[in-house]
Amino acid sequence: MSNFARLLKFALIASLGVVSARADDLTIYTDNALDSGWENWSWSTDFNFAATDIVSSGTTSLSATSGAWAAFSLRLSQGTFGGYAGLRFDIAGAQPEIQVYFESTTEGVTSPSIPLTSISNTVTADKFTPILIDFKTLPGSGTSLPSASWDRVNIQALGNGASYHIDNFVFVESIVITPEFLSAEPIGNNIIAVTSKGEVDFSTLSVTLGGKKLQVTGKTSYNPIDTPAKIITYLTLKSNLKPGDLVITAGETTFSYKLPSVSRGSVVTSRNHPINPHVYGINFPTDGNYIKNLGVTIARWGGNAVTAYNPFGGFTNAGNDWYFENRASDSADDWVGWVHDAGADSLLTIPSLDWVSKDATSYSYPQSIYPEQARYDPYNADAGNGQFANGSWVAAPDPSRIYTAWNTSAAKTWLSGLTHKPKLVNIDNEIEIASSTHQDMHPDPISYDEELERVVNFATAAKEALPDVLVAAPSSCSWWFYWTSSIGWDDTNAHNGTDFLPWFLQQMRQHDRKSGKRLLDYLDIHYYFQADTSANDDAAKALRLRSTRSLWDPTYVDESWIGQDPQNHQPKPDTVQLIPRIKSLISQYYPGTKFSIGEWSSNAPEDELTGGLFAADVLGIWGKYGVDSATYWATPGEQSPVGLAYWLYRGYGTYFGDNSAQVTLANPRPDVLGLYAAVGKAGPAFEAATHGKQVLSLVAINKSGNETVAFDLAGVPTGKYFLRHFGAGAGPAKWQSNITISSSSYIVIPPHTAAFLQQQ
Ligand SMILES: *[C@@H]1O[C@H](CO)[C@@H](O)[C@H](O)[C@H]1NC(C)=O
Ligand SMILES: *[C@@H]1O[C@H](CO)[C@@H](O)[C@H](O)[C@H]1NC(C)=O
Ligand SMILES: *[C@@H]1O[C@H](CO)[C@@H](O)[C@H](O)[C@H]1NC(C)=O
Ligand SMILES: *[C@@H]1O[C@H](CO)[C@@H](O)[C@H](O)[C@H]1NC(C)=O
Ligand SMILES: *[C@@H]1O[C@H](CO)[C@@H](O)[C@H](O)[C@H]1NC(C)=O
Ligand SMILES: *[C@@H]1O[C@H](CO)[C@@H](O)[C@H](O)[C@H]1NC(C)=O
Ligand SMILES: CC(=O)N[C@H]1CO[C@H](CO)[C@@H](O)[C@@H]1O
Repeated sequence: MSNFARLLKFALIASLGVVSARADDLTIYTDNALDSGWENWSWSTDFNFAATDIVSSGTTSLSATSGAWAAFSLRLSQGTFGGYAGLRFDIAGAQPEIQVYFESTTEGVTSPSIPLTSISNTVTADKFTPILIDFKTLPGSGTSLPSASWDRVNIQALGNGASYHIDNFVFVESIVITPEFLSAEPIGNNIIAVTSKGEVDFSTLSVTLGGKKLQVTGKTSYNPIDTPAKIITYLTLKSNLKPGDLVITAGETTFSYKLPSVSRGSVVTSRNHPINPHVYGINFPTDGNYIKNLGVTIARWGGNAVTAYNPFGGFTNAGNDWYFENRASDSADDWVGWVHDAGADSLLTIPSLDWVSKDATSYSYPQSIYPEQARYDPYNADAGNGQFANGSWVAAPDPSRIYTAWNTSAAKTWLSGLTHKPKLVNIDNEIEIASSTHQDMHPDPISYDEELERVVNFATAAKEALPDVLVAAPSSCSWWFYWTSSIGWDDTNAHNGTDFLPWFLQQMRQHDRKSGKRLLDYLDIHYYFQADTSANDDAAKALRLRSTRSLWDPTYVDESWIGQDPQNHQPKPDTVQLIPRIKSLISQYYPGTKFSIGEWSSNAPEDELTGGLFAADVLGIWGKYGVDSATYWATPGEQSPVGLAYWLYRGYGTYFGDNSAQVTLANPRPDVLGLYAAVGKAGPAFEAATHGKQVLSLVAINKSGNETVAFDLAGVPTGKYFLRHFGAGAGPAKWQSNITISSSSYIVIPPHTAAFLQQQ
């Protein structure tokens, strides 16, 4: 909305013809050539700097045609542009598939990529569309450009290449913010949360409920650090909210809500069970501050590339994710060290195939050896994807050209020599699909027997080297491979028709009984829900939010191929009911084994709000249904909606309680409301304020995009609460305040919002 308003403003200026740069602006291109001070660092891009077929102002525009992932790239020869207010340009083209990002060539830092689609979806070839990137509110995330010595700007084509014209390319010295009320939402008993930008006039704001004006008795404002272009103001109403039509008029804008009749329920804090702290995990947190800010409890070193991690040289191989290229890797030992220093536990993956990367530069399928491949790395034209145009694999390479041998003694040498010892280890990552992800070194499909043998051998080596370490395996990638192998159902049939996970549990139990020592501590799997939400329209968003039911609900028939053709030998195979199902397999086949989910994801675009609401729901579900460890794949941006879900439960030392408490609703509607309660200490941030007492925390997620929720929860004490929320009108940012709940009988959560309430 804010960008739209600004674009409107620029469109207006453009139509008046007032487009010349101000004296304090830093121009990049006006006519015929780059302005002085700019170096051309482009790649695979054809230019005309004096195009006259379409011009926004002056006599020429610039036209550019980039190949796949190629970029129009410019570097400032002296100085930086981070001190400017933003980047502005006019663009013409048939909605070119491009993204803009900034770099500091001196610090080696890159900004988040800003796809054109996050600014405009209506760019056309017949006229120029003005684009503004405000460094205080980057399009998409709404966050500010981090500070760095930015000196390079890139307009990069996506995979299909791009053609466009640009004119009036300028870093602007200031951006005048038009005052605007962005949102006003009811929350809690008696709060209206208002977001605004610019110097808005609150005397124009009034609130009515059922036609009657409500008096505002308190007002606190603050400017969240991550989204400085927005201001949030909490207005306290004299009387409590209740069912009826709520209308908030602010300036020219009206915000309306239908406050519903109440949903009744209760919280019984005495009925509770511990939440394993390891459910708030993340794969590859960026650094120690990230761990502390989001309250991350366990960090996983995982993914396809670590299968080829060579700890002795510090190399890895990207496998099928990126042209089977070797590259340099951080040291796992150092990584465990800083993860522990930041206060999180670690889950380290141990390679368990026969090879690891031998250097930082080799790759498996050079064009010089395999001339007929379907695709080559756009950044390295010699590195191919290993496949013919028809999708068949070329002959597998001699692994010793790219890799060096790996075995359990190498693993033992590595693990015994670690300075920083991991708390948990994974025995490799999704190796049941190695014949695809690591086709170059393991072209044959991995069978039940081979997978078991590798887990047993490398887990044994791990426990010999690190006697206290806990083993999590087999890290199967998805639902399909919980039940069979890459060989397929013939392999299942050859194993008494037993689906893979139950067979694996039985075999591990047998093995451990014989040896008298537990090798398998956690059954570890990855879970990516299978419903297709890629359209990301309203229907897909609602489906994404419903799909969390696949984690627990025995009545939820999966809305994907699983619901139609589940292909396994398990009871009720069309319902995933992941947690109860896996826990029941564990209790049947290897009791005492813990349950870990090494990878899970919202499958949503990084900036998508419903991805964060999904994650908030899932974090509640892990605690409520008793998962032992879970690590999100991959690293959510700290300010992204998924990052905010972690912040909601754990941010900045305020922790959701460590015991899940019973919540009952008279009429539960899991498609529209996720509700989680916990009791425990408040976490270090409020430990003193709450005198170390056991307090109640609630998380409520209203999954509806257009209806407000109100609940009446018996058992919720009245008094002071700390409130945190993200979503809907307020958008993905860190909003928080102290409020008073004077009655538990009508607590409101606005649409598409996740809210955290903690008793003070
Ligand atoms: C900028 O660099 C690209 C890539 O090297 C090249 O194709 C292009 O001609 C250069 N443009 C100018 C104006 O020098
Ligand atoms: C795919 O193409 C390659 C090279 O042209 C050929 O050798 C191979 O037989 C083809 N595979 C199939 C399944 O058609
Ligand atoms: C294990 O690999 C190392 C090289 O990393 C090799 O020296 C050693 O002989 C191998 N051991 C076995 C038992 O194959
Ligand atoms: C084979 O499976 C059946 C049930 O499907 C089970 O009763 C039997 O014990 C299994 N046999 C072995 C050797 O695991
Ligand atoms: C609310 O959104 C849902 C899902 O998009 C839609 O089916 C419903 O019609 C909407 N209701 C209203 C009142 O707009
Ligand atoms: C809420 O109250 C606590 C003390 O209980 C205080 O430290 C904190 O700054 C307050 N937060 C806000 C957003 O007002
Ligand atoms: C508990 C509750 O009231 N939840 C609400 C969340 O939003 C939906 C919108 O569909 C309401 O219908 C629910 O009542």
